[in-house]
Amino acid sequence: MGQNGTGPNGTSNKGPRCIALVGPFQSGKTTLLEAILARTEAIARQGTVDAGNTVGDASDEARHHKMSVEATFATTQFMGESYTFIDCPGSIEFIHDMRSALPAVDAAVVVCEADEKKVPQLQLIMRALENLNVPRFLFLNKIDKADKRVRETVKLLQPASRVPLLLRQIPIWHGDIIAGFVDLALERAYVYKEYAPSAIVDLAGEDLDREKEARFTMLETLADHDDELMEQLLEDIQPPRDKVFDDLAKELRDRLVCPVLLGCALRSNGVLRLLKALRHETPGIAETAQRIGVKADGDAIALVLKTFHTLHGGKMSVARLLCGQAGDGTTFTTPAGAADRISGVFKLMGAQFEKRGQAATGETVAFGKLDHAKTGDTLSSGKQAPAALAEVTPYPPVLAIAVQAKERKDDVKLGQAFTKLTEEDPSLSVVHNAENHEVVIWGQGEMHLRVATERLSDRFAVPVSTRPPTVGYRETIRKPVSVRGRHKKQSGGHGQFGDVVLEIKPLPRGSGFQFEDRITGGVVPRNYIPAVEEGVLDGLKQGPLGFPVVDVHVALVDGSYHTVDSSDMAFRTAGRIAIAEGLPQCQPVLLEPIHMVEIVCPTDATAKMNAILSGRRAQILGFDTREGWDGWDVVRAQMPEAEIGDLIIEVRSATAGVGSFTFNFDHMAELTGRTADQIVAARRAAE
Ligand SMILES: Nc1nc2c(ncn2[C@@H]2O[C@H](COP(=O)(O)OP(=O)(O)OP(=O)(O)O)[C@@H](O)[C@H]2O)c(=O)[nH]1
Ligand SMILES: [Mg+2]
Repeated sequence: MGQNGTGPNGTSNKGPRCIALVGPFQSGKTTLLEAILARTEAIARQGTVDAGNTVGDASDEARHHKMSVEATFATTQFMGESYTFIDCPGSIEFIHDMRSALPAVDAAVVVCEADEKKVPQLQLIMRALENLNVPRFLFLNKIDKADKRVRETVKLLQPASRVPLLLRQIPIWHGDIIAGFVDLALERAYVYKEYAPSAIVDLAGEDLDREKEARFTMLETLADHDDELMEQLLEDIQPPRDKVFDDLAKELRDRLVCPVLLGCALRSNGVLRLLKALRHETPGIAETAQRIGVKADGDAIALVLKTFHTLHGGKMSVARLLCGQAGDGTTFTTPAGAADRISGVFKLMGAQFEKRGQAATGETVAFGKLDHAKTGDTLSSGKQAPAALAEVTPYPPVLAIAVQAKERKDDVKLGQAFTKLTEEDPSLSVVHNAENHEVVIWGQGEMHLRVATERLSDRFAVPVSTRPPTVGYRETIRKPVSVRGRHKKQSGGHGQFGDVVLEIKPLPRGSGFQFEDRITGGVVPRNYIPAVEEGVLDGLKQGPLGFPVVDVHVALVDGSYHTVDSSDMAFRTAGRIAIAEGLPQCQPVLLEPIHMVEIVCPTDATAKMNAILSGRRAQILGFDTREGWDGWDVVRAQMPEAEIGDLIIEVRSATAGVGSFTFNFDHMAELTGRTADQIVAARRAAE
């Protein structure tokens, strides 16, 4: 093997590569994929996001919103080698797809703009890559719009990365636009050509001086991890070009630096250099398999990165084959022990799935009809259930919406659509509320839920209506009462008779319901007492304010019966009547759920969070620096459930999209006054 692992025939012996395109919202990832596919002739013409004809944003939802809403995959060939690129969505609401894809990639290209507001988003993404030890380049995109010096931009973005951002290209300015770049490793200057490879030009004068200086800075950073290079620099010896490339590759692979390349995806500038850097410097499948901890024992091992339900091909599991081979008929076992036979192997190009032959080590393909495989699953062709290599737990959801099929006849179809929806996107969850039969979709934000309901209506053909989910209000009482409930009916033949006296009294918060039998002398016969309790429970299902009643103690203290007319039914009715008559006399009061909320946000937004919380009836408990997160805070508060409903929308808008929160039920609290009156009135109106 020659320089940088290059083998004979110019191939790199690293096998098929898998590269994630990640980065802050709207930084140009989908456009970059398009430029790469055009440059490598996988597509005839470079489409644009604005025209809605890109490979990456192929779904109706992505095109409609002009943003990526799921990971998409495209396999192409560059200099005789196979590359699968994963175009990840930038919005934090869809970040789960990125997180699921990252464990199996050889490297990531972090596409970023020179925008200070994007630093916290960049930090989130860098952190995900750092935690998984994924080697990463930074592609400084939209260089056509640059209005500051690239070195300043790198300084601006540096706090987002734990390792040095290593500038390895510098721009050539013509007036106040960037006309080309100098590659500091190659020591070559290029001028950009629109939709064509850049042309090599001579470097002279001021540009040459700047190049020398910038190259020295780059080498100095590399020398931090290479003593020999450090000596050469100190002694003013020019290191050989091969050594510089080897260092660049090594320090990228060891995640010691994050090299920075420049470009303009829209005009396909800087794309070829990026591809060459990927080719020479990223690790191959052998190293990646080692990073993930694959133990090769002859079986094929694959990691599922994404699940699609296609209209014609059914379920598709996009997976990277980490070792071995797999094709039609290979049986894969999941960590849960389920086994499915592959039915079809497909090459991916956005929404297109093209049937192909068996997959080799390192390839990223879609496997058809693996009914039990889930995104994140490790699959093995062996009989034994494999150990899970990389499980990605979705972030806890932050926003919910109640959905209902517009037509009753679609109820079953809706259930099936939910299964597909959550298989495709495990960061969505569906919860059935047994109490009020509401079906609630939980997700990561407003757009996330909007796209989910669009998918239900459009892709799965189940039109749904939506509304905010019901808040779990309860009511209780503040005063005890003793009350008689009497049910008597004499309508010819067999009559009905039940008569009870109940003592109803409040219990401390969180006690629930208690029933006590204090009958003496058999005034209510033993066998009717369970029926009385059932009647009481019937009555507590909906109190005078319209909500389930909790924290009450009910004692059956007296009553009477009739030898012929008494029955379970009659005593149950008597119990219910007693409750219905008694509760209004007990000073009923509304209870609302209060949750413990923890908001995480960049420090400069902490004051805004306090204001948002105060405006939402929250009790702020304090704030702290977020452990392990420079420049972030955690704000803790207790907050009514009703106010958490759309909290995320305000939090996101105050934090350039990166703030988030978790919440846990804490207790029920009494609610009185105007807010309570409004809730009760709304409940009555809804009856
Ligand atoms: N001027 C300029 N605009 C660009 C460039 N690259 C992308 N854009 C524009 O930036 C916008 C976002 O581009 P996308 O490719 O959708 O960005 P993205 O990162 O895929 O966006 P998300 O997936 O939604 O995070 C579009 O309007 C693009 O036309 C570039 O190099 N220069
Ligand atoms: Mg995109």
